[in-house]
Amino acid sequence: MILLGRYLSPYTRRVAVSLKLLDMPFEHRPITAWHNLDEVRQYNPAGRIPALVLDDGEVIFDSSAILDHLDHVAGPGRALLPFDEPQRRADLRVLAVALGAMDKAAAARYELVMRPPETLHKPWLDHNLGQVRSGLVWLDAHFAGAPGGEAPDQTVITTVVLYDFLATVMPDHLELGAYAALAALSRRWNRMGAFAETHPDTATK
Ligand SMILES: N[C@@H](CCC(=O)N[C@@H](CS)C(=O)NCC(=O)O)C(=O)O
Repeated sequence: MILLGRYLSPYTRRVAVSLKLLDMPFEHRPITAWHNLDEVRQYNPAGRIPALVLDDGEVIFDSSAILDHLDHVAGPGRALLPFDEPQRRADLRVLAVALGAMDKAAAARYELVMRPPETLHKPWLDHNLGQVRSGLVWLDAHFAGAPGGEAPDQTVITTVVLYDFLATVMPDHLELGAYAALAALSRRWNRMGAFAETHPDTATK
């Protein structure tokens, strides 16, 4: 399998961490929509990463669709998102908050890095950062009450990846130290190879 996308992308990193935790070998190609748009479009018509090329050449894109496939290959005993209710919908709720915050963080970052500084629209930036913050407050309370077991599941993977992304690309715009449970979650799991090897700070790509 080939995973397309840089680990600086939290969507790509959640797939990379999941592949490693599931012991599924893959080749990593750190291409981006900014530098390699024509190539990215050959895999995903929406021109976005991540995309995963399966061994038979089929391409899956959008991180959640990729992870759904990996869980089905892994089977109910090893899947990172439970197959059964009510745990599945409880975990999907956590993922909705984490991915919502991720989407809003990406929107805020684009506002900061894509525009000439004099055209930055502060109300829109603040709107997005406000939604990231309310997501972080909810996630922090969730993980303070449920710090997790011996192995990370998809709620932990995606939340750690979100937190690390924010700490890497916009530490000055968010008060990340205020989220003690999330900081502890990130510290705890970044000691594990799957997270450490893909960390956006230390990963070369
Ligand atoms: N919902 C998608 C989001 C993917 C996404 O936003 N990828 C970004 C990189 S972090 C991208 O390729 N952006 C390029 C663009 O939108 O032009 C997923 O979960 O995979």
